[in-house]
Amino acid sequence: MSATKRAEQRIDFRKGNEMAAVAARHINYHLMGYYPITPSTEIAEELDAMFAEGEHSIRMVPADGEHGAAGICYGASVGGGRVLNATSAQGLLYALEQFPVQSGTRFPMVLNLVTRSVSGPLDILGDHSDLYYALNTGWLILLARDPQAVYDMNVVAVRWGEHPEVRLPVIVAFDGFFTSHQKRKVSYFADAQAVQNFIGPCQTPYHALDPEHPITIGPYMNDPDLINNKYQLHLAMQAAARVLPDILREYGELSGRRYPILESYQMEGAEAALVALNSAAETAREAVDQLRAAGEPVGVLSPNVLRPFPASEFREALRSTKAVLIADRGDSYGAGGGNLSLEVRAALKEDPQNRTLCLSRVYGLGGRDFYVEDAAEFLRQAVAAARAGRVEVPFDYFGQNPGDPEHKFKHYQPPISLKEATLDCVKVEKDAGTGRFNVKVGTTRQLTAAPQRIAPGHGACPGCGIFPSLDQFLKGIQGHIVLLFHTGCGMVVTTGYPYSAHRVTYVHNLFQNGAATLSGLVEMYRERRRRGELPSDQEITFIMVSGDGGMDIGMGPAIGAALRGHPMILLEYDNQGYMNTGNQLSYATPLGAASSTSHVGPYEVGKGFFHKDTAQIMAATYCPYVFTSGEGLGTDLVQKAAKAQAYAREGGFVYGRVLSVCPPSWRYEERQGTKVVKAAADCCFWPVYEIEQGKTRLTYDPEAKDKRIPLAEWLGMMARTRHLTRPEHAETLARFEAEVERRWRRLKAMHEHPLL
Ligand SMILES: Cc1ncc(C[n+]2csc(CCOP(=O)(O)OP(=O)(O)O)c2C)c(N)n1
Ligand code: SF4
Ligand SMILES: [Mg+2]
Repeated sequence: MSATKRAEQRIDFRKGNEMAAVAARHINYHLMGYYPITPSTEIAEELDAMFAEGEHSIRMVPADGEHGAAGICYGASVGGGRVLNATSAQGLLYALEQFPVQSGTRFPMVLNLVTRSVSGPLDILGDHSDLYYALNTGWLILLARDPQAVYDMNVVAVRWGEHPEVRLPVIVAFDGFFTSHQKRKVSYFADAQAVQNFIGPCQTPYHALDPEHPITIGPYMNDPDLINNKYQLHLAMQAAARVLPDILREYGELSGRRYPILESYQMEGAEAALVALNSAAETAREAVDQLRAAGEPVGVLSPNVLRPFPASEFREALRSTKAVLIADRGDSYGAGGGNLSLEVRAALKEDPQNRTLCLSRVYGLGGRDFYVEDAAEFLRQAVAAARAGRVEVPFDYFGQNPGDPEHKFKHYQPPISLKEATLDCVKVEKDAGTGRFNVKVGTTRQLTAAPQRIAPGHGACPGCGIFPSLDQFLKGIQGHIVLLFHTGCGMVVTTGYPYSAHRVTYVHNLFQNGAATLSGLVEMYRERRRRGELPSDQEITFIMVSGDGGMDIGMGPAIGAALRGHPMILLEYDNQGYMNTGNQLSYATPLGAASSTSHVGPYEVGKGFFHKDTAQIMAATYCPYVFTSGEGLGTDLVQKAAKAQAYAREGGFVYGRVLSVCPPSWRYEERQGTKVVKAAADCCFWPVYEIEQGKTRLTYDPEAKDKRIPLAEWLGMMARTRHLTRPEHAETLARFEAEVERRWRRLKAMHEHPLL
């Protein structure tokens, strides 16, 4: 085989996520389907920013959740082009069900897995608990220990996965924050053509976009065929192991950067060794140097490939090592070691001559740092076992704190009594004629008597609209409540363990499934009351709080809860973006608005599609009460809250949506918040109305009050949309105005019609 000529390199200083994006730009995938989740989000953000500047032509498709993203990617890959995705932690788990579909039908694509601890509890920092869930999906897995390897492995992944004997999707896994967010000196090809030449044209022996050659993708397949399908997948894994060394060698010649299947450091003559993945293995090298300087014969091993598992390489590398400590950044609970430990131990067992003693340790969970001293301690434990010829503690955790069993948790604030939580000034009565509710609430001053169910002192940004809105809403709710929060700013800033700003019972579930969770709790409440296990005279109102993002990814469960008619209130605070993760677009974000995944540049004008009308979607479930409102619109929100509770008490499902400002992402002066909400209502972007038992009623009509303003006036108040008022974006503005007008006229017609 002839040697490949070295291609010119450019030196830079970049983070892992940036390197994934640079590689994607050089590969120029046909499409990226994605959904934001820390710490992988920056990859899509970077690529979107590059797209806006015309640096690549990858079609960027924002999904409604990771399951959707995986589906978009699968659909795109059956279309025969190159496809990219990036995710972490819960995102991987939420998409997981799609992964065997992709590998089982043998459509290659690349997924960057920026590793992070799997929830719960929710932790955004890095470990390998997510990666370990991917081991049985039939995807190839490359590991990238530093930003340089992130770039290189992304390029190698395309060529490997598309190899005609392989045809499998590939995960490139690197450590969240440690690698994704740390800048390092890196090199990459100066000319993207070098990457194009290396990966070659996209190889698609069959695809769904060739009507002259129709194919059936994913037939219904039972015994006796399925085992054959899986056997072929197994053969593809074997082929992948066979072809990878050549691909890596060729890549090494082209780039000057060489990657063995199993990376070994100072393993010559090593009596004791440490096995670890990715960034921890880099840290361990320093510990090896220290111990070697002190005369200890130690070394470190770390694979660059996890699937197929390099078992023979481990057997070879550890043939004469007396003891090895295998460190796992994730546990396989109850198995006596994490997956890496189990697989290394199994690999050694296949060599009857092998006498290496194995120690398994779980370390670094939830982003816990792994220092050189920690690696040195692991190596010393392996040395001690090697010297003693036996292992005292085969499996243990490292770095945990057993806690103080005597510690008593206390309430920082007293619980709110029923009496305190019941205001005389809120009155709800059923209208005997219409069957609808009439509400009377007291003055703003009288309403201040309501206890604050969410205590001040949480960590929201100054001027954040979430808490004033929630506070106003909860003033209209009487008696005991249980709150369920979706993941989002409202949740993150109120519950940083071990503190909580919630004075009433609070439950969190991830934002794809809160409505179902609260449904379950509501049913349990009913059933336990029916069985006499809970007092029949004690009443609880169940309220779920979600951001607009939670109503993208969690839309299905929300509709499900509404269709089942569970007595609960779903309150959405719509701040028009995924703010907690850094202002990515949500489906509620206005057309043309700038966000970190909808940039404004010569090739992109912010978000490319219209804002979602979630209230109308929920109204189509025919639940008894739907409303919209906003903070600072008098007592509108308090009145609607009281009505919402009346319906929930009657056994109905309620959905409410409140416009909630976010100064840092909408980019206006904090103190202008109420004006911005008011302007959104006055320009009819945010119609304020209710749908009670199917009848729509505008509760604020800016036209009737002669307060209507042009849409551009509201858009001009915020830097995220101000560009739409410039002449070059007149066409986008005109489309936006027409859509707002259409929706407003339709609502007005419904308001005026006796039946609608
Ligand atoms: C399955 C899954 N995907 C993604 C995330 C990351 N994530 C957490 S909160 C959030 C955005 C929430 O947006 P929204 O509901 O609008 O609330 P906000 O942050 O704006 O308050 C995202 C993308 C996650 N935790 N789990
Ligand atoms: S980012 Fe926006 S929504 Fe989140 S706490 Fe700050 S102001 Fe509130
Ligand atoms: Mg939001």
